[in-house]
Amino acid sequence: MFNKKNGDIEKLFEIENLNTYHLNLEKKFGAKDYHPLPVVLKKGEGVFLWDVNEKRYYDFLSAYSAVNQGHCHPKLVNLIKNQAETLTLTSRAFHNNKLGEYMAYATKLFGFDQLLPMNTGAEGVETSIKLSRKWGYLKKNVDDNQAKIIVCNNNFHGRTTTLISFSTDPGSKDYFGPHTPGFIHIPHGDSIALEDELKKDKNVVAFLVEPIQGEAGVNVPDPDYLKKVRHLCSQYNVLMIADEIQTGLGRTGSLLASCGNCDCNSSCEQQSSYVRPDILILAKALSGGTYPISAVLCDSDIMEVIQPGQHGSTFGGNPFAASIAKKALEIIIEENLSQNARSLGLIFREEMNKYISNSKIVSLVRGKGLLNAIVINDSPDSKTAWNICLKLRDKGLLAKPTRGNIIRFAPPLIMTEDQLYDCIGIITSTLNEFEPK
Ligand code: IF1
Repeated sequence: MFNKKNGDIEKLFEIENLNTYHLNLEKKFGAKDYHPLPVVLKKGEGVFLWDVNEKRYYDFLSAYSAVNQGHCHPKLVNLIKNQAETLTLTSRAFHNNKLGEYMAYATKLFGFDQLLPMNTGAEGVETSIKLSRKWGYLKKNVDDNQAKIIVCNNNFHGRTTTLISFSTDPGSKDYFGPHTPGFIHIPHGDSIALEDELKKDKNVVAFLVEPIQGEAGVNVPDPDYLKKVRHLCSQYNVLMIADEIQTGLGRTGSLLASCGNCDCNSSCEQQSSYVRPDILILAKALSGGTYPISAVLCDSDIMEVIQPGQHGSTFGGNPFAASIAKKALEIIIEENLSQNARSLGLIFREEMNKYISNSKIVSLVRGKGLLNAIVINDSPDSKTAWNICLKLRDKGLLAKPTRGNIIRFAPPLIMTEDQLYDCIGIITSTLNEFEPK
């Protein structure tokens, strides 16, 4: 419709600067499914992003924890260049020479027998639902078409029709019905409520849980919560499904959040904090933010319920994705990103707590590793958190509010201590401008 060469678009929007040019294009031609912070990015390197006017920012969102390894990690970029020139997609109609090695590496690292490759996080969660329902019918003898899955209030597992069916957020679910049945809700962090539901219904096949709820505002449960969950799931013969799409891969200071404080692997069962889910879902940082890659891991007694023709995806497990995922995992291990997230997280919360002790505008900081949030002392429908994020942007740091008055802080895990202190300076000086005089 518009010919850029003739200057039509430029005329249409009377560009003041490049930023407004791109903002206006999206506004006119894009669905209104998002409300982004007004900044237009064109380049990333490590912990930094640059906008179209060459202004540099610290990234404090990491694309919702997908860029744990930092933007455009050179090892990933090199591999992608090579693999793009060699082979990208075969479909699963044929084998490829990258998938098996990735599966072997990932299953050993996380201590499961087998891996099923998908693309988005939501597809990973969908896969875990299909696996556990079918496991219930074939192995637990639940009544025909009566399988139930217990989920938590305020969950976020993705945006497909089934996943929003058990969302408790009206915006995510209303008017998208009819909703998929078969889900039971309990509060997150409440193992007594879990046991009550397990006692009531013999058709429960699984409990699906985020070790720390991300979208709900970084809700960290009691340290022994997952242990109790594990115990109850075993006792009632129900599969424990851990959605570690956001919390996994170093983000919370360990390779998996459900594994407590160690960089767990199959040999880690000795560790007192180790909680091993029956089904583990990974995505986001599984590609270091370069490509949509998800994976579902479990042991063969569960995985075997899916046979050829019963599940899959055109792109899942392609050689491009498989080689990227293996490298993305290797980077997390080689560069000790879990340990770095753990120690920087302690500094971040300690410094924020110092600030909060004299603050009226921030009521608390919470989180684990480098998945943190501050709660702004204002109503959820106020503009304060949004305005703070705009000011942070002006000062060169990008973060985004969630649930109105909560700001999530989740930088790439490759950040250095000096950079973190620099960022804490930006954050506290910005907050200071919002303190009541
Ligand atoms: C959006 C939040 C983060 C997830 C967990 C599954 C998925 C996600 C625990 C689905 C995705 C995203 C998607 C993004 C916003 C975002 C988010 F604010 F909604 F909660 F990260 F904090 N399980 N989370 O966090 O993965 O299909 O997107 O690959 O939808 O706007 P996906």
